Amino acid sequence: MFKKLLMLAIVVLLVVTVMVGCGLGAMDAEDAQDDPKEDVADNDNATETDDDKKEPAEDAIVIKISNGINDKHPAYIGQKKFEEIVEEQTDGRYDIQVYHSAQLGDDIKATQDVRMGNLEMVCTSSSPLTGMSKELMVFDLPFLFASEEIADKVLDGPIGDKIGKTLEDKNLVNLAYFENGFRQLTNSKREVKTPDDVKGLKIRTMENPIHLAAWKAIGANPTPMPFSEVFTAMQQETIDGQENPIPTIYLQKFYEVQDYTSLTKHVYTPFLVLINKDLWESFSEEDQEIFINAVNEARDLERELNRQMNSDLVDELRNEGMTVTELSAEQIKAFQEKCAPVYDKFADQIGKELVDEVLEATK
Ligand code: TK8
Repeated sequence: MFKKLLMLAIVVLLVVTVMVGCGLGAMDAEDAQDDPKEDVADNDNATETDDDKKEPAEDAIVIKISNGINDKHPAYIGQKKFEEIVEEQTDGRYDIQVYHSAQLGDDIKATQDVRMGNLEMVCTSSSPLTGMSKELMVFDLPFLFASEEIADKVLDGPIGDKIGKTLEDKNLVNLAYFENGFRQLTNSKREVKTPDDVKGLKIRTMENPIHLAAWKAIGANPTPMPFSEVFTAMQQETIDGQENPIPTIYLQKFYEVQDYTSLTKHVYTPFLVLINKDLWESFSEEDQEIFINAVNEARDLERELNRQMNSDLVDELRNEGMTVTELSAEQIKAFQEKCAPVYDKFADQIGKELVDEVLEATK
């Protein structure tokens, strides 16, 4: 009996190994063929050669999407899903091209390009765009959302809609909210459990006034910086730490230059999926509907993958040698109390009514 079981276990193991091997191999091959860097070199002539994919027509409308994180991140995978659906459902009348790793610029630059019509779309964190819409700042209030489910409810409901629309007079239409997610603190100096431990640490923040104020209030020495510069700044030790969701910390290999992660969960950042408004309005209603359905399907996949990675990758960070510290509810509360004054400080700027409305919706 035991022998039989052992044999069965070995067979199952072999089959799984082969399946995983094939799967990864196929993915690598696809990545190599589809390397957006080559697209950049080729200029507008993307060389996509996947056989099973709908080929965009010669005269297809090219839609480039920029995002700042690498091609392992759920945001990129979600955008590739979007590409697949749109190209398939429009019979290749659109040629969607996804560019990762800030090849087309960091969030602010890429979004400015979309506004001006030099780029079609961007998937960007909301936080660096508060110069274009002060209402977006509401999402930067620390400890605003207690869970992903609450974030979904607010973002996908009338409030998220209303906030997205504030970008329309900047020539931008928000098609959906993807998830960047709950942010966690990393640094190279020491294990952080209390605001005291943060004292004097040079922490990179996004280019956002609330994040700056919150980290100052906690006791850090915050410095804003575009995302693509963060790894080098940590490597050269011009900063001690940064804060981002677990998938980013892992996929960007921040563990190579940071020793400590604290699960502070101090703020939730959404991604906006923005398209140039003039371009959007030039689409037929049918095409707009295809885009919206595609982006919603992509969003659901993106969030699902992101949440999976959020829980799976904590152990992977530990495997890479990082000390990952879970904070007790009380310890979290100490951080929350330190930065609570930013609510009052920024309420007028954001719009008091909106802040109250969002707070009400998070209950
Ligand atoms: C990537 C950024 C990133 C954000 C940051 O372009 O800047 O730290 O969390 O995801 O949007």
